[in-house]
Amino acid sequence: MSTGYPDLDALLPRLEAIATLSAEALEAEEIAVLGRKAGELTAALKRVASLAIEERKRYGAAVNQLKQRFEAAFAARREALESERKQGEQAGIDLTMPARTRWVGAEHPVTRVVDEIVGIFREIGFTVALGPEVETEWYNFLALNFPADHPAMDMHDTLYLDAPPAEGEPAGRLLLRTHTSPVQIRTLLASPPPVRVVIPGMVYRNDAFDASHSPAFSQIEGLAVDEGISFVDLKATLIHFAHRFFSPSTKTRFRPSFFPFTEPSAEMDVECQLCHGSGCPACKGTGWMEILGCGMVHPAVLENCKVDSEKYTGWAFGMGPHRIAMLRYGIPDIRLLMEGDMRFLGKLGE
Ligand code: 2NL
Repeated sequence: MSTGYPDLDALLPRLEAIATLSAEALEAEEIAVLGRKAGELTAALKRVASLAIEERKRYGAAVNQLKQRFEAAFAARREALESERKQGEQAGIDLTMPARTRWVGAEHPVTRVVDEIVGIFREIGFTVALGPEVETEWYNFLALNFPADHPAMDMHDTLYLDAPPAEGEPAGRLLLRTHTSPVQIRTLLASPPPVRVVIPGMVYRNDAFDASHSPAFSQIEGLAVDEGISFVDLKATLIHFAHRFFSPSTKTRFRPSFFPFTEPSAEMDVECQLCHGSGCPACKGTGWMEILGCGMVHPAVLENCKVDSEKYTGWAFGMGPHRIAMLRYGIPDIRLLMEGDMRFLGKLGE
Protein backbone atom coordinates (compact mmCIF):
# COMPACT_ATOMS: atom_id res chain seq x y z
CA MET A 1 0.00 0.00 0.00
CA SER A 2 1.63 3.22 -1.25
CA THR A 3 2.13 6.13 1.16
CA GLY A 4 1.95 8.66 -1.67
CA TYR A 5 5.56 9.74 -1.02
CA PRO A 6 8.46 8.12 -2.96
CA ASP A 7 10.94 8.54 -0.07
CA LEU A 8 8.57 6.66 2.24
CA ASP A 9 7.60 4.09 -0.43
CA ALA A 10 11.29 3.26 -0.73
CA LEU A 11 11.04 1.75 2.78
CA LEU A 12 8.10 -0.56 1.96
CA PRO A 13 10.21 -3.55 0.74
CA ARG A 14 12.02 -3.44 4.06
CA LEU A 15 8.69 -3.49 5.88
CA GLU A 16 7.78 -6.64 3.93
CA ALA A 17 11.11 -8.29 4.74
CA ILE A 18 10.77 -7.97 8.52
CA ALA A 19 8.77 -11.22 8.73
CA THR A 20 11.85 -13.12 7.50
CA LEU A 21 14.53 -11.60 9.74
CA SER A 22 16.57 -13.45 12.35
CA ALA A 23 16.67 -12.14 15.92
CA GLU A 24 19.99 -10.33 15.33
CA ALA A 25 18.93 -8.89 11.97
CA LEU A 26 15.63 -7.75 13.50
CA GLU A 27 17.43 -5.77 16.17
CA ALA A 28 19.73 -4.12 13.61
CA GLU A 29 16.83 -3.28 11.30
CA GLU A 30 14.85 -1.72 14.13
CA ILE A 31 17.76 0.60 14.88
CA ALA A 32 18.24 1.39 11.18
CA VAL A 33 14.58 2.40 10.74
CA LEU A 34 13.41 3.74 14.08
CA GLY A 35 16.70 4.57 15.85
CA ARG A 36 16.73 7.93 17.59
CA LYS A 37 19.93 9.14 16.00
CA ALA A 38 20.13 7.70 12.49
CA GLY A 39 16.82 5.90 11.91
CA GLU A 40 15.39 6.51 8.44
CA LEU A 41 11.88 7.27 9.72
CA THR A 42 13.30 9.44 12.48
CA ALA A 43 14.99 11.50 9.78
CA ALA A 44 11.70 11.76 7.86
CA LEU A 45 9.95 12.97 11.01
CA LYS A 46 12.62 15.65 11.47
CA ARG A 47 11.91 16.89 7.94
CA VAL A 48 8.24 17.45 8.84
CA ALA A 49 9.05 20.55 10.91
CA SER A 50 10.52 22.36 7.92
CA LEU A 51 7.42 21.96 5.71
CA ALA A 52 4.58 24.43 5.04
CA ILE A 53 1.54 23.86 7.28
CA GLU A 54 -0.73 21.92 4.87
CA GLU A 55 2.06 19.73 3.61
CA ARG A 56 3.29 19.31 7.17
CA LYS A 57 -0.04 17.75 8.16
CA ARG A 58 -0.26 15.38 5.20
CA TYR A 59 3.39 14.26 5.21
CA GLY A 60 3.47 14.06 9.01
CA ALA A 61 0.42 11.78 8.99
CA ALA A 62 1.99 9.55 6.32
CA VAL A 63 5.25 9.23 8.27
CA ASN A 64 3.41 8.44 11.49
CA GLN A 65 1.24 5.85 9.79
CA LEU A 66 4.29 4.14 8.31
CA LYS A 67 6.05 4.30 11.65
CA GLN A 68 3.11 2.47 13.25
CA ARG A 69 3.18 -0.18 10.54
CA PHE A 70 6.92 -0.69 11.17
CA GLU A 71 6.39 -0.86 14.92
CA ALA A 72 3.63 -3.43 14.48
CA ALA A 73 5.78 -5.52 12.11
CA PHE A 74 8.78 -5.45 14.48
CA ALA A 75 6.56 -6.50 17.39
CA ALA A 76 4.92 -9.29 15.39
CA ARG A 77 8.28 -10.67 14.25
CA ARG A 78 9.69 -10.53 17.77
CA GLU A 79 6.69 -12.47 19.02
CA ALA A 80 7.00 -15.06 16.25
CA LEU A 81 10.69 -15.58 16.97
CA GLU A 82 9.97 -15.94 20.67
CA SER A 83 7.26 -18.54 20.11
CA GLU A 84 9.55 -20.44 17.70
CA ARG A 85 12.23 -20.41 20.35
CA LYS A 86 9.81 -21.74 22.99
CA GLN A 87 8.61 -24.48 20.67
CA GLY A 88 12.22 -25.44 19.98
CA GLU A 89 12.98 -25.44 23.69
CA GLN A 90 10.06 -27.78 24.34
CA ALA A 91 11.31 -30.09 21.58
CA GLY A 92 14.82 -29.95 23.04
CA ILE A 93 16.23 -27.93 20.14
CA ASP A 94 18.37 -24.83 20.66
CA LEU A 95 17.55 -22.60 17.71
CA THR A 96 20.19 -20.09 18.70
CA MET A 97 22.98 -22.65 18.23
CA PRO A 98 25.14 -21.72 15.20
CA ALA A 99 24.62 -24.05 12.23
CA ARG A 100 27.39 -26.47 11.31
CA THR A 101 29.18 -25.34 8.18
CA ARG A 102 28.90 -27.86 5.39
CA TRP A 103 31.93 -30.05 4.60
CA VAL A 104 33.01 -29.72 1.01
CA GLY A 105 34.24 -33.10 -0.20
CA ALA A 106 37.41 -33.58 -2.23
CA GLU A 107 39.28 -36.51 -3.70
CA HIS A 108 41.98 -37.91 -1.44
CA PRO A 109 45.39 -36.84 -2.86
CA VAL A 110 46.47 -40.48 -3.28
CA THR A 111 43.25 -41.31 -5.17
CA ARG A 112 43.89 -38.32 -7.40
CA VAL A 113 47.46 -39.43 -8.14
CA VAL A 114 46.38 -43.03 -8.91
CA ASP A 115 43.56 -41.86 -11.20
CA GLU A 116 45.90 -39.51 -13.08
CA ILE A 117 48.59 -42.16 -13.54
CA VAL A 118 46.05 -44.75 -14.72
CA GLY A 119 44.54 -42.12 -17.05
CA ILE A 120 47.89 -41.32 -18.69
CA PHE A 121 48.61 -44.99 -19.39
CA ARG A 122 45.07 -45.64 -20.63
CA GLU A 123 45.62 -42.90 -23.22
CA ILE A 124 48.46 -44.94 -24.72
CA GLY A 125 46.73 -48.31 -24.87
CA PHE A 126 47.23 -49.82 -21.41
CA THR A 127 44.32 -51.46 -19.59
CA VAL A 128 43.85 -51.81 -15.82
CA ALA A 129 44.10 -55.15 -14.00
CA LEU A 130 43.38 -55.92 -10.33
CA GLY A 131 44.13 -58.94 -8.18
CA PRO A 132 43.99 -60.37 -4.64
CA GLU A 133 45.79 -58.80 -1.68
CA VAL A 134 46.26 -62.23 -0.05
CA GLU A 135 48.79 -64.10 -2.16
CA THR A 136 50.94 -67.22 -2.16
CA GLU A 137 54.72 -67.24 -1.94
CA TRP A 138 54.84 -68.44 -5.51
CA TYR A 139 52.98 -65.49 -7.10
CA ASN A 140 54.53 -62.88 -4.80
CA PHE A 141 58.17 -64.07 -4.85
CA LEU A 142 59.16 -67.29 -6.63
CA ALA A 143 57.52 -66.58 -10.01
CA LEU A 144 59.28 -63.19 -9.91
CA ASN A 145 62.71 -64.83 -9.79
CA PHE A 146 63.35 -64.17 -6.09
CA PRO A 147 65.70 -66.88 -4.78
CA ALA A 148 64.02 -68.98 -2.04
CA ASP A 149 66.38 -67.55 0.59
CA HIS A 150 65.82 -63.86 -0.36
CA PRO A 151 65.61 -61.63 2.75
CA ALA A 152 62.30 -60.09 1.55
CA MET A 153 60.69 -63.50 2.21
CA ASP A 154 61.73 -63.31 5.85
CA MET A 155 59.07 -63.03 8.58
CA HIS A 156 60.71 -59.74 9.53
CA ASP A 157 59.86 -58.17 6.18
CA THR A 158 56.62 -59.78 5.06
CA LEU A 159 53.26 -60.34 6.79
CA TYR A 160 52.32 -64.04 6.61
CA LEU A 161 48.87 -65.51 7.26
CA ASP A 162 48.28 -68.34 9.65
CA ALA A 163 46.30 -70.35 7.07
CA PRO A 164 47.09 -72.82 4.27
CA PRO A 165 46.56 -71.84 0.60
CA ALA A 166 43.23 -72.75 -1.02
CA GLU A 167 42.84 -75.96 -3.02
CA GLY A 168 44.41 -75.74 -6.48
CA GLU A 169 46.75 -72.89 -5.47
CA PRO A 170 50.51 -73.53 -5.45
CA ALA A 171 51.88 -74.92 -2.16
CA GLY A 172 53.68 -72.56 0.22
CA ARG A 173 52.70 -69.97 2.80
CA LEU A 174 49.94 -67.34 2.35
CA LEU A 175 50.97 -63.73 2.76
CA LEU A 176 49.81 -60.15 2.23
CA ARG A 177 51.28 -59.16 -1.14
CA THR A 178 54.39 -56.98 -0.77
CA HIS A 179 53.98 -55.50 -4.28
CA THR A 180 51.40 -55.61 -7.09
CA SER A 181 53.71 -57.75 -9.27
CA PRO A 182 51.79 -61.01 -8.52
CA VAL A 183 48.88 -59.48 -10.46
CA GLN A 184 51.21 -59.08 -13.46
CA ILE A 185 52.11 -62.77 -13.16
CA ARG A 186 48.39 -63.66 -13.03
CA THR A 187 47.72 -61.40 -16.04
CA LEU A 188 50.49 -62.97 -18.15
CA LEU A 189 49.36 -66.49 -17.20
CA ALA A 190 45.73 -65.69 -18.05
CA SER A 191 46.33 -63.83 -21.33
CA PRO A 192 49.34 -64.43 -23.59
CA PRO A 193 51.18 -61.44 -25.16
CA PRO A 194 50.75 -58.81 -26.45
CA VAL A 195 50.05 -57.43 -22.94
CA ARG A 196 49.96 -53.81 -21.80
CA VAL A 197 48.57 -53.35 -18.28
CA VAL A 198 48.78 -51.07 -15.29
CA ILE A 199 47.96 -52.44 -11.84
CA PRO A 200 47.14 -50.15 -8.93
CA GLY A 201 46.58 -51.50 -5.42
CA MET A 202 47.52 -51.69 -1.75
CA VAL A 203 50.59 -53.64 -0.66
CA TYR A 204 51.81 -54.68 2.80
CA ARG A 205 55.16 -54.94 4.58
CA ASN A 206 56.18 -55.67 8.15
CA ASP A 207 57.24 -52.07 8.85
CA ALA A 208 56.22 -49.80 11.74
CA PHE A 209 54.77 -46.38 10.98
CA ASP A 210 57.21 -43.49 10.76
CA ALA A 211 57.42 -40.37 8.60
CA SER A 212 58.48 -42.32 5.50
CA HIS A 213 57.20 -45.91 6.19
CA SER A 214 53.80 -47.49 6.58
CA PRO A 215 52.83 -51.19 6.94
CA ALA A 216 50.22 -50.58 4.18
CA PHE A 217 50.77 -48.38 1.16
CA SER A 218 49.88 -48.14 -2.51
CA GLN A 219 51.79 -49.28 -5.54
CA ILE A 220 51.12 -48.99 -9.24
CA GLU A 221 52.99 -51.19 -11.68
CA GLY A 222 52.98 -51.34 -15.45
CA LEU A 223 53.91 -54.14 -17.81
CA ALA A 224 54.32 -54.29 -21.58
CA VAL A 225 55.17 -57.63 -23.23
CA ASP A 226 55.24 -58.08 -26.99
CA GLU A 227 57.52 -59.06 -29.86
CA GLY A 228 60.41 -56.65 -30.41
CA ILE A 229 60.05 -54.56 -27.24
CA SER A 230 63.31 -52.91 -26.15
CA PHE A 231 64.74 -50.59 -23.52
CA VAL A 232 63.99 -47.73 -25.95
CA ASP A 233 60.25 -48.41 -25.51
CA LEU A 234 60.71 -48.38 -21.73
CA LYS A 235 62.54 -45.05 -21.73
CA ALA A 236 60.26 -43.35 -24.26
CA THR A 237 57.10 -44.42 -22.43
CA LEU A 238 58.31 -43.46 -18.96
CA ILE A 239 59.66 -40.08 -20.13
CA HIS A 240 56.30 -39.45 -21.83
CA PHE A 241 54.62 -40.34 -18.54
CA ALA A 242 56.81 -37.90 -16.56
CA HIS A 243 56.03 -35.12 -19.06
CA ARG A 244 52.27 -35.77 -18.83
CA PHE A 245 52.18 -36.19 -15.06
CA PHE A 246 54.55 -33.40 -14.01
CA SER A 247 55.09 -30.99 -16.89
CA PRO A 248 56.29 -31.15 -20.53
CA SER A 249 59.59 -29.53 -19.54
CA THR A 250 60.34 -31.81 -16.56
CA LYS A 251 63.87 -33.24 -16.81
CA THR A 252 64.36 -36.99 -16.26
CA ARG A 253 67.33 -39.30 -15.73
CA PHE A 254 67.83 -43.06 -15.47
CA ARG A 255 70.30 -44.67 -13.04
CA PRO A 256 71.29 -48.36 -13.09
CA SER A 257 69.68 -50.45 -10.33
CA PHE A 258 68.85 -54.05 -9.42
CA PHE A 259 65.60 -56.02 -9.06
CA PRO A 260 65.36 -59.84 -9.15
CA PHE A 261 62.55 -59.63 -11.75
CA THR A 262 64.17 -57.27 -14.29
CA GLU A 263 67.49 -57.25 -16.14
CA PRO A 264 68.78 -54.68 -16.83
CA SER A 265 67.10 -52.57 -14.14
CA ALA A 266 66.99 -48.83 -13.56
CA GLU A 267 65.54 -46.11 -11.37
CA MET A 268 64.05 -43.00 -12.91
CA ASP A 269 64.47 -39.57 -11.29
CA VAL A 270 62.62 -36.38 -12.20
CA GLU A 271 63.88 -32.90 -11.39
CA CYS A 272 62.82 -31.95 -7.86
CA GLN A 273 59.25 -30.61 -8.03
CA LEU A 274 59.88 -28.22 -5.14
CA CYS A 275 63.15 -26.51 -6.19
CA HIS A 276 63.18 -27.46 -9.93
CA GLY A 277 66.72 -28.72 -9.78
CA SER A 278 68.59 -26.13 -7.76
CA GLY A 279 68.75 -28.30 -4.62
CA CYS A 280 66.59 -28.07 -1.46
CA PRO A 281 65.96 -30.09 1.74
CA ALA A 282 63.22 -32.16 -0.01
CA CYS A 283 65.73 -33.53 -2.57
CA LYS A 284 68.62 -33.50 -0.08
CA GLY A 285 70.37 -30.92 -2.23
CA THR A 286 70.59 -33.19 -5.30
CA GLY A 287 67.93 -31.43 -7.43
CA TRP A 288 66.44 -34.89 -8.27
CA MET A 289 63.63 -37.03 -6.87
CA GLU A 290 63.39 -40.79 -7.42
CA ILE A 291 59.90 -41.65 -8.66
CA LEU A 292 60.03 -45.24 -9.94
CA GLY A 293 61.95 -48.45 -10.54
CA CYS A 294 61.86 -50.22 -13.89
CA GLY A 295 63.63 -52.65 -16.20
CA MET A 296 63.39 -55.28 -18.93
CA VAL A 297 61.38 -58.27 -17.66
CA HIS A 298 63.80 -61.05 -16.67
CA PRO A 299 63.56 -64.00 -19.12
CA ALA A 300 63.08 -66.37 -16.16
CA VAL A 301 59.93 -64.41 -15.19
CA LEU A 302 58.57 -64.71 -18.75
CA GLU A 303 59.24 -68.47 -18.74
CA ASN A 304 57.51 -68.81 -15.32
CA CYS A 305 54.47 -67.23 -17.01
CA LYS A 306 54.65 -69.70 -19.95
CA VAL A 307 55.83 -66.92 -22.28
CA ASP A 308 58.53 -67.84 -24.82
CA SER A 309 61.42 -65.55 -23.83
CA GLU A 310 63.14 -66.15 -27.20
CA LYS A 311 60.11 -64.69 -29.02
CA TYR A 312 58.86 -62.08 -26.58
CA THR A 313 60.48 -59.34 -24.52
CA GLY A 314 58.95 -56.81 -22.16
CA TRP A 315 59.53 -53.98 -19.76
CA ALA A 316 57.95 -53.15 -16.40
CA PHE A 317 57.93 -50.39 -13.82
CA GLY A 318 56.70 -49.88 -10.28
CA MET A 319 56.01 -46.73 -8.31
CA GLY A 320 54.36 -45.71 -5.05
CA PRO A 321 51.39 -43.30 -5.31
CA HIS A 322 51.67 -42.37 -1.61
CA ARG A 323 55.31 -41.41 -2.24
CA ILE A 324 54.45 -39.60 -5.49
CA ALA A 325 51.71 -37.61 -3.71
CA MET A 326 54.20 -36.63 -0.98
CA LEU A 327 56.77 -35.49 -3.56
CA ARG A 328 54.23 -33.66 -5.70
CA TYR A 329 52.42 -31.81 -2.91
CA GLY A 330 55.41 -31.46 -0.55
CA ILE A 331 53.79 -33.60 2.21
CA PRO A 332 56.49 -34.28 4.84
CA ASP A 333 54.95 -37.33 6.62
CA ILE A 334 53.19 -40.36 5.07
CA ARG A 335 50.98 -40.64 8.17
CA LEU A 336 49.17 -37.46 7.06
CA LEU A 337 47.91 -39.48 4.08
CA MET A 338 46.58 -42.28 6.32
CA GLU A 339 44.84 -40.51 9.20
CA GLY A 340 41.84 -38.95 7.42
CA ASP A 341 42.27 -35.69 9.38
CA MET A 342 39.98 -33.14 7.70
CA ARG A 343 42.16 -30.21 8.82
CA PHE A 344 44.83 -31.62 6.47
CA LEU A 345 42.65 -33.15 3.72
CA GLY A 346 40.35 -30.11 3.61
CA LYS A 347 43.33 -27.83 2.95
CA LEU A 348 44.60 -30.03 0.11
CA GLY A 349 41.14 -30.22 -1.44
CA GLU A 350 40.77 -26.42 -1.71
C1 2NL B 1 59.97 -50.08 -7.35
C2 2NL B 1 60.31 -51.06 -8.40
C3 2NL B 1 59.43 -52.41 -10.10
C4 2NL B 1 58.64 -54.08 -11.60
C5 2NL B 1 58.46 -53.30 -10.47
C6 2NL B 1 57.80 -56.13 -12.63
C7 2NL B 1 56.76 -57.03 -12.67
C8 2NL B 1 56.94 -58.19 -13.39
C9 2NL B 1 58.07 -58.41 -14.09
C10 2NL B 1 59.06 -57.49 -14.02
CL1 2NL B 1 55.68 -59.35 -13.48
N1 2NL B 1 58.91 -56.37 -13.28
N2 2NL B 1 57.65 -55.00 -11.90
C11 2NL B 1 59.78 -53.94 -12.35
C12 2NL B 1 60.76 -53.03 -11.96
C13 2NL B 1 60.58 -52.25 -10.84
O1 2NL B 1 59.19 -51.66 -8.98
O2 2NL B 1 60.83 -49.44 -6.84
N3 2NL B 1 58.71 -49.93 -7.05
C14 2NL B 1 58.26 -48.98 -6.07
